[in-house]
Parts: sequence; structure tokens; C-alpha cells
Amino acid sequence: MAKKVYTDYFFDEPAYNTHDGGYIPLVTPKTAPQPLAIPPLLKPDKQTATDDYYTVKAQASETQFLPGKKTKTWGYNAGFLGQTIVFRNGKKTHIDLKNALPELTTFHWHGLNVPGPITDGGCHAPVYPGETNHIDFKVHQPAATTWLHAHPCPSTATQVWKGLAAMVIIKDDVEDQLPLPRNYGVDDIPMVLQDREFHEDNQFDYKADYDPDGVQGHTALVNGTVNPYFDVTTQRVRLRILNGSNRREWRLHFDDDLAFAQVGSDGGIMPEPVYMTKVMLTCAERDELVIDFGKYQPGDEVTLMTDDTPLCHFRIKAFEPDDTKLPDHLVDIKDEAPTPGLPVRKITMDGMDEQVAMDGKKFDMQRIDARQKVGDVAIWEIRNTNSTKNGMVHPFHVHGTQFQVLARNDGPVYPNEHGLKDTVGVNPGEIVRIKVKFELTGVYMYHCHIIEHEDGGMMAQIESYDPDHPKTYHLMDMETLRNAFAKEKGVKPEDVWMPGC
Ligand SMILES: [Cu+2]
Repeated sequence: MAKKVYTDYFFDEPAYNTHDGGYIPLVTPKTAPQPLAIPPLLKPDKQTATDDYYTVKAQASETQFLPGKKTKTWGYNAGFLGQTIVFRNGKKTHIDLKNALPELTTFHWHGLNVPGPITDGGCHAPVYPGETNHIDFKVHQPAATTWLHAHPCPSTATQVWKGLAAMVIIKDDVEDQLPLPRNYGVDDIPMVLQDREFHEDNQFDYKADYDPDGVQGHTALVNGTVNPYFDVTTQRVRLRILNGSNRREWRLHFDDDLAFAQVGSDGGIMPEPVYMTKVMLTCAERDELVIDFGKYQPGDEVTLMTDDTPLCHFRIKAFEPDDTKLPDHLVDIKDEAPTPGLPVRKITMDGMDEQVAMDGKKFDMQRIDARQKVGDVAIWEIRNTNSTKNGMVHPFHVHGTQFQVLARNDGPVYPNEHGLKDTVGVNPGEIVRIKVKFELTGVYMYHCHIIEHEDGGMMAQIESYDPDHPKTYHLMDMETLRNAFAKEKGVKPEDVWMPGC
């Protein structure tokens, strides 16, 4: 039977960011195509059969994006973005988190089921300049494409803009057995999608570009490369796509409408491949796509587009024929019944601009907004209270867990939402129902992943608790962070620019 091929972006068209008054369109680059940068794999300091040891260093550097002056950037073991980190399910992982930046930062493991709030690396876990913190955790989740980014509220957006984001790939025995490309850099390709504005002397100027609904730029970057091309040397290529933008949605398609298969979402491989010609990623979402270039000849070029802007040119080289077909079924996802007797947790994402809020309140890092017993399976109903006429899609993200999307407005979820997710785009006026279980105790943030919205307060936190082993947490406070930033910048605390605060 012919497979169904979806040809739309699923989300509500009137809510696309292109309809915002403040939308900044991407511009087709005028510079010559350059090879797509493939971040190197971060080498472990030490590796045994059971344990991996890494050092992740946040550092300042300069990066050549455009002809002329280099751009001042930040990165993880790299000038901009980071080296790709690979974890393996079941292994004990030990990481030194080194801060070589002139200001405090945090190391947030987006999509990893690790204890909150310190190992998780949100606002409660600052690493001060010149200092090194150490974390240990056991990886216990399926193979997935996750990521690391800075999360020092309310300066997450500006630090990510400078470059503090890196891809984190989890591997496991199940994914190892699937007929998927996995030769990193050859047919298994990370693609971090971002946009940036270049000012005088090719520099970033976050403050000049500031928009409380999310900062954007005219230039698309893929792994930090402007106008990239990729040489296709195998018939099938797997793209691990991360929306690493502060605000931009990516609506991907090939210029000739080539169909492809989505095989993975945020939390790992999906139960079944979904065939499509178009896919949209809201902020922080990841999609793993398998592209079959079998119909092309050496010398052909097919271009990955976002809306009407070219994003990456795939240049077809000679390759061996590969008739591997994806199975109709990829992995089993445990479908646990909700814990009986639990009320549905209702959450609202409210407002736009400076008015953004979660459940009508601004984020307070000292306030725990909700509690859920560790191991309980709870239904959460997330409502975007924006108007359907001029509201935005808010990507809802929960730390420390992978959830299942159950329903959109009581109707079916999108065809590519049957896998595990940690971020789900909620349309204006819509209610999205998800099923959430925390396997570890901790305090975890949940928020909109338009990063300026989270910095602006569309964020709250939940404690996953064990009634038999109650814990108290030392939670960070704004004054400590503000004073630290003031000292680092050599200004008075009241003069620290903290957008959204
Ligand atoms: Cu938002």
C-alpha cells in the first residue's frame, strides 16, 4: 500500500511568526556557499565500560561567519555553539562544567531526565566565572537528539544568542539495531538552525535587536554556517534538526518538494516513520529526518528551504545504491495509564510582549508553583490564552522528563507527535493535553521556549517529590544573580540590563 505523505505544516497558519508585526524575514545570503560546519564530537576525558567522563567548557572566542571582521562569540569547547556530546543509555556520566566566560552561566541539559534543579542546570545552578562545577548522573532514557544550552534566568536569551548551545546525542542498543544512517558527519548530520543579525564589523548586538516577543535576525545559520552546502555521498542521509533559535519557527521543505521520513522527535525514535514534504519546528524542538536522495544524479543539487529562503544546498555526489527501506514500525513506546484519582493539571500560557505569564503569574525562582509525586503519571492541559486572531504559537517545554502528547483540543495530535516530546507548540486558543511522569525527584522548570518569553516570566516550576524522602532545596534568588552580574560587569546592581525583568 502506498504510504500517506503529508503535505502541510500542521500548525495554525494565521499564527505563523511571519504574521507578526515585528517579524524579521530571512534574507537570501549574498556570500558564496560554504561547506556546512560539522561540529566535532567531544572527546571524553576518560571512558570505561560503565562510566564516561567529560569536561564541558563555556568559553569566549571569535568566529568567522562573514567576510571581513570575525564576530565575538561564545561556545562550549568551541568558538560558537559547541562540540557535539554523545551519551550512552545506562552509562554513569561525570561532567566538569567549566566557566571560562567573564560572567556566570548555567549548563542546562534540555531533554535529559536528570535530577533537578542543580544537575538539570537551570537558573538554580550558576557556575561563576573561573569556577568549575561537577555533576554526575546516570543516563536512563532512549536514544535521542537532545541539547545543552545556557539557562541563567533572565539572561538565557542573550547567552544563547552569543552561542551557548550544543547538540547532545544519546545512543542505545535499540536504535543501534534500526536501519538508520549513523555515521556521524557523513550520513548522520547535526543541523542547529538559528538566525542572527550582524551589526557593524559583523558583531552581534543583542540589546539593539531586543524584542520581548523574541529576538530575530535576517541571516540564517546552520551549525553557524552562512549559506551552507553539504556533499551527499550516501543515498540516505539522516538530519538531526534542532531549532536552536530564540524565537524563529522553521518551516522546512525541499525546493522540489522531495518527500522525506521523520523518524525521531525530541525524546527519541518515533513508533513509526511519518512521510512528509513539509515540517515545522517551533523553538527547541528536534526532528530526525531520513532523506533518500536515490532519484538524483551526481551533479544535481536539491535545496532545503525554510518558507521561501534557501537554508542548505545538498550537492549530489556519486554514491552506492542503498535500497534499505524503513520498517513500518520503529520502536515501542510504553503507554502507561494515568495514575487513578489525580486531578488534571491545568496550565495557561498567557500574553505577549512584556505581559507574558504562566498561569497569570510571572516566574519567581523562589516559588514552587506545583508538586507531583515522583512516578505518578499525570495529565496536564496546557492552554494558550492568546487570541486566535493575532496570537503566537508558544512552545511549551518541561525540564527533566519526556512526555506524550495526547490531544489537541480533544482531537488527534499531529501525525509526527506520537513519539516522546519535551517541547510542544501550542496554537493560540488551543488546549494541548499531555501525559507527564517524573522518574526522578527535583525542582523542574516548565516554560515557553521562545527564550525571551521565558526570560520575561512565562515560566513556572514544579517539584517532583517522594513523600517518603522529603527534600528541601536551596533555590536561587534574583538579588544574588543580579549582584553577581553587577560585580562581573563592574556596574551597580540597579544598572544591570536584564531584559524581561
Ligand atoms: Cu511564548
